[in-house]
Amino acid sequence: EGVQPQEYTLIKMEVVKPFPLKLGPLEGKRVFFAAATLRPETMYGQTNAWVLPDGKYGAYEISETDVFILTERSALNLAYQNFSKIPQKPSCLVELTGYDLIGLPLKSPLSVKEIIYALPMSTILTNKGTGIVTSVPSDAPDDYMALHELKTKPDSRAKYGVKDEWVPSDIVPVISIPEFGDKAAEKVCLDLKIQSPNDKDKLVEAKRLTYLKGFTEGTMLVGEFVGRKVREIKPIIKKKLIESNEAIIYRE
Ligand code: A2H
Repeated sequence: EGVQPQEYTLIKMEVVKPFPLKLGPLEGKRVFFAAATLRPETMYGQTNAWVLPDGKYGAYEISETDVFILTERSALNLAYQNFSKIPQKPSCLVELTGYDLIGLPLKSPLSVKEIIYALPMSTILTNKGTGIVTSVPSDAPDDYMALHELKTKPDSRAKYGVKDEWVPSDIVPVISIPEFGDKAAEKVCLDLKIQSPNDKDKLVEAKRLTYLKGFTEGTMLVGEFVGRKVREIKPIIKKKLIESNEAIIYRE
């Protein structure tokens, strides 16, 4: 972990009812995947969520009504940031693994896609964020490569019982960047000849390029702020998501 605290936006991705047996104890609650992102302005382009198959997660009571699915580590941090039913004490209703979450249907704020699904990603870190990542393959190289792997390798789907209908067929463009077009992550991954989600060094470079150009030169292609500069509207979108209770701020 860095020396500087990192501030994330936690996007509340609501689990669509009816719940599977494993989530039975959560009946009557509003249940959300809490996904940590640095790019709230890209949320229009969400195509799925990512979970670590072998990762340990829990369903934690955040308030009287809301339950968040995330790692124990992030639940503890949240409990010290005033997000726990019992102050400073995480309250876990169900222990879960990533396997339990794969295939769950979700509704996520701003997403152009009405329903998106939880899919497996092997490169998720459990010591960062919440262990849940929302996937925006148009602008996130990690997301693009993980999706590319699932789409092109039937074995990678079979391994985790991923149904074809859970895998998004299209990428939703969100931001236009002069040098990279409207699917920056795809363009940069192709330019750098990135072969797999485990191509770590190249992915670091791809992320640096897209992040920098997206922020400084990007303009919005969808939503309320179409045509506006990313740099100008990023804080506005973040604020709106928080004011509408579709997201919260999380620091670690
Ligand atoms: B970002 P930083 Cl469009 N393990 O959100 C792996 N990756 C994680 C994670 C975890 N436990 N928790 C969060 N992340 C991802 C959007 C996005 C992101 C876009 C473009 C770039 C990008 C959609 N995915 O991140 O190490 C999340 O993906 C580029 C780094 O704290 C989060 O923001 O800098 C970002 O990594 C946080 O990474």
